[in-house]
Amino acid sequence: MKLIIAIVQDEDSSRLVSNLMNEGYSVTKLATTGGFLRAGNTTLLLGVDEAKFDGAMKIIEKVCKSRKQIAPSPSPVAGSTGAYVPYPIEVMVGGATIFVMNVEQFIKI
Ligand code: 2BA
Repeated sequence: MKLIIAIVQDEDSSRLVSNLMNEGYSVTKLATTGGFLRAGNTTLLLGVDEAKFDGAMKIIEKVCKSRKQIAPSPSPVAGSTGAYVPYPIEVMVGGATIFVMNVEQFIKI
């Protein structure tokens, strides 16, 4: 068994969970926050048998889109007044950031 930890954008999360559930995957959805943008994102936990791993990855790839987001720079620069002001930067976020781990044991009590 594998554990897929998928960090996705909130905009994709509802459709992704529906698609996964419709195909028989069990999913846990966590409300999370990205450290860089300090904005909400969604982390999904999926425990999947090896045989169903590729299917899950295909669904994530199909549903999750990359998007541009504008964010204040994490390192403010000095403006013309000499005051330190944040400036906006554009970052490309997602489709999905995925960690895959081998599951040693899967226990339900
Ligand atoms: P955030 O940390 O809010 O990052 C949002 C986007 O900002 C990132 O998109 C990336 O395009 C950009 N970014 C992040 N750190 C940066 C930096 N130090 N300098 C310049 N740009 C930076 P994604 O790479 O698609 O990541 C989306 C979200 O996935 C992240 O949200 C974070 O919550 C998670 N994530 C990404 N890589 C991770 C990792 N190695 N470990 C844990 N979580 C990760």
